[in-house]
Amino acid sequence: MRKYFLLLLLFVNLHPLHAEDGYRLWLRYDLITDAALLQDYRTHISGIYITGESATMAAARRELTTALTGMLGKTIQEQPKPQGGTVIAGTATALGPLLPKGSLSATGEEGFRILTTAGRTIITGNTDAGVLHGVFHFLRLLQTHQPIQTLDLSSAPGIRYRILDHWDNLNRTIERGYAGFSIWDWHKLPGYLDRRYTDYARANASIGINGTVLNNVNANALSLSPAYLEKAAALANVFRPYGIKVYLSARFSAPIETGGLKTADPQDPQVQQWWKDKVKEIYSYIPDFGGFLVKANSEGQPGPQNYGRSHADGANMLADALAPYKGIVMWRAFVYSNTNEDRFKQAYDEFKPLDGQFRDNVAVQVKNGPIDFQPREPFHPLFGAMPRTPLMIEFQLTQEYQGFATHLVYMPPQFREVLMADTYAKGKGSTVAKVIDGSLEGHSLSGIAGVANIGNDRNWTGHPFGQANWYALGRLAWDYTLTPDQIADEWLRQTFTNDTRFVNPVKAMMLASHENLVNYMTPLGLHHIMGYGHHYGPAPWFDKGARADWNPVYFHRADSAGIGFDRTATGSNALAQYTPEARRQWATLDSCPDIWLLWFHHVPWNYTLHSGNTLWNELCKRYEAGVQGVQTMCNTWDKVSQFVDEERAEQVKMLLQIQLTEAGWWRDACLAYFQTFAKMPLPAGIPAPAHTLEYYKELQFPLAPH
Ligand code: GCV
Repeated sequence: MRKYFLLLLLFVNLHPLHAEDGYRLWLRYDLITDAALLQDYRTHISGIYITGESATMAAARRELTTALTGMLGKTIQEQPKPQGGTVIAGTATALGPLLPKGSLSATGEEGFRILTTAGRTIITGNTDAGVLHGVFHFLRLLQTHQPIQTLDLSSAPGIRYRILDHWDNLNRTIERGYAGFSIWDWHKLPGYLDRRYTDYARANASIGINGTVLNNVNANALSLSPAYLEKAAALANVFRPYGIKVYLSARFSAPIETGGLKTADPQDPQVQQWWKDKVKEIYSYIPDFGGFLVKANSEGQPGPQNYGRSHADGANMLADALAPYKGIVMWRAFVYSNTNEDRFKQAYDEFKPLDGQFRDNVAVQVKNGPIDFQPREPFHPLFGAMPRTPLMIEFQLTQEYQGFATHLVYMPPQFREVLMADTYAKGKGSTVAKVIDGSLEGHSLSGIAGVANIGNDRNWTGHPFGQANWYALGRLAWDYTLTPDQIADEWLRQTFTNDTRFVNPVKAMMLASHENLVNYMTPLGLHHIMGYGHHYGPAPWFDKGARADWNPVYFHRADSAGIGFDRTATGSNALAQYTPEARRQWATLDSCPDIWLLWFHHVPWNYTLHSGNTLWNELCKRYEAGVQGVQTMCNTWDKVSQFVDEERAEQVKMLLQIQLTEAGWWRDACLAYFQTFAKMPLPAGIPAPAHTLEYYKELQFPLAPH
C-alpha cells in the first residue's frame, strides 16, 4: 500500500495535477523565483491599502491580494492604515491628503499614475477604472521583473474605444473561430455565470480593452429580443466592474424579423420609432450599453440600400436612437460588389461621397486593408480620405487567412506596418494611426477593434501563441507607440518565464513569424489565393466561385505574360484612391518595393526585381524562405522549450510541426501551379513539389472549420 502511495506521490510530482494549460493567460502571478528580486519586492511591498467600496475597487483589491500573495509567496493583506511598504490604490478624490501634489489631468477618464513616495507605492487615477488599469500595470511591472523602488509614471489610452468583436453566433458556433465554441453559454445565461466571464473581463481590463461586441456581425435579430437582452445584461453586469461595456451587432432588418413591420426603411417613421423603442428597452436592461456594430449591404446582409437609402441614412437612424444614452454606432465599411471592375475600390467608392453626412456618434469601421484581412495588405484607401468622419480600424485576430489556430503568427509587425503607414492626407506624417486616434482631424471619437480569436478551448485561443495577438491588440489600442518587440517581451515574460534564455530567442521567433507566413502563403503582394469557402490551404487555381471576385484567379491574374493585379492607370486604377504622395511608392515597377509588387502590377515572369532576381526566381525563393523560416522556428522551440512547462512545450511543438507541413504544402502547390504559366525551371535549391499539381487540386476539405 505504502509503495503505491509513494509511487503516486512521485507521479503527482512529475506531472502536477494543476498543469500549466494556458488558462491563466498572462495573469499567472506565480512565485518569483529570482531570490534577490523576490527579497527586493518583499522589502518594498508589505500590504495593501485600498480606498473606495465600488465593485471596481473590489476587483482591484482582489487582484492585488491574489497577485501579490502569489508572486511574493507570503500573504498580502489589507492594512488598517498605510505604512512603509504599503501599496495604496484609490482615486485622487478618495485618497485625499494621501496623494502628494501632482497633476492627474493627463490621465483622463481611464488612465492612471503610479508613484513611489515615502516608501509607499501609490496607484491612482481620476476614476475607479483608471485605478484598476493602474493596478494591472503595476502587476505587469512585477511580473516582468521591473524595478519598483522609484516609480513615477502616468499613462492614458491614446484611443477611446478599444474593442473586441466576437463573431459568435447564438448557437455557440463562431464564424471563422478556431478555438472551440463561443465562450458565451447563451443557453445557461442569465442564471449561470461561468467563471470564465470574470477571467475574460480581468484579462481585457489588464490590457485596457474597454468594450466587447458579443455577437457576430452577420447578426441574428433574436439577439435584440428580451430573452437575449437579459442574457447580455448578465454579461454586462460581470464586465462592468472591469470598465468594459457591452455592444451588440444589430441586424438591419430586425424591425421586420422581430418587430412585425413590413419594412426596415430608415426613412420610415415607424421604423425609426421601432429602433428608438428598442434602444430604450436595451438601456433598461443594460444602463451603460455601448452601442451597435452594423454590417449592412455586405455579403447578403440587409441594409439601407435595400430601400434606396445610403449607409449614412442607415447609420444615422440608429445613431439618433442611441444619442440620448450616449451610445455609438460602429458602421462597417466592408462592402464589395460584383459589378465594380476591382473589389479593392468598392468601399472607397461607396463611402467617400458620404463624408460629412454621418452623425457625431457614428464611427465608420474600416478593415486594415481594402480586400479582407489578407496576410499583407496596403492600408485601406479610406484612411485619410474621410476627414469629417471618425474612422475606426478593424484588425482580425482570429487567423482566418493566417493559418487558423494552427500556425504561430505574431501579428503586431503587421498592425504596426498599417498604423505607421503614411496617408499624406494632410502632408507628411499623416499616419493611419493619427487618422484613427482622431488627432489628424480633431475627432474625439476614436476606435480600434480586433475580431476576437477567443473560444472555449481551455487556453482560450487554441494556439498558445494566439494569446499574444489578443494581448497586443489591447496594448496597442492603449499605446500604439509600443513596438512589437516590447509587447512580445512583456507578453512572454508574463505568459511563460522571465528567463532570457527563453525570452530572447522566442521573441526573435515571434518577430519573424509574420514575414515567414507572408512568404509561404502570399509573397510579393499575392493575395486571396486560399481555399474556397473555408479558406483553408492554397487554391490559387480555383475559378468556380459564384462571383468572379470570390475566385483566386481574379486576384492573381497569372497568365503566360506574368502575374499580379494591375491597379495602375493602365488597369483598374485603384491607386488613384490614394493621395499622390502615398500612391507614388507603389505607382511604378521601379518605385514599388518587391513586397507590394503584385498588389499593384501585372509583372512579366522574367522581370528583374529590386532583389536582383527575376520575378519567377524571387517567387520561388520567397516560398522556400517561408518554409525555412518555420523550420527555424521549430529548431528554436526544440532548444528552448526546456525552460517552460511540459504541457505547453508539447502543444507548441506539435503545432509547429503542422505549420511546417502546411507551409511546405503552400509552397509546393503554389509553385506547381504558377509554374504552368511561368514555364521556367525551379531555381537551384528549391525542392521539387512533393506531389503533382493535380494532387493538390483534388484535395478537398468539406469539414474544415469556417
Ligand atoms: C463575418 C470575410 C469573412 C466572413 C466575414 C466577413 C466580414 O468575408 O470570410 O466570414 O463575415 O469577412 O468581415 O464581414
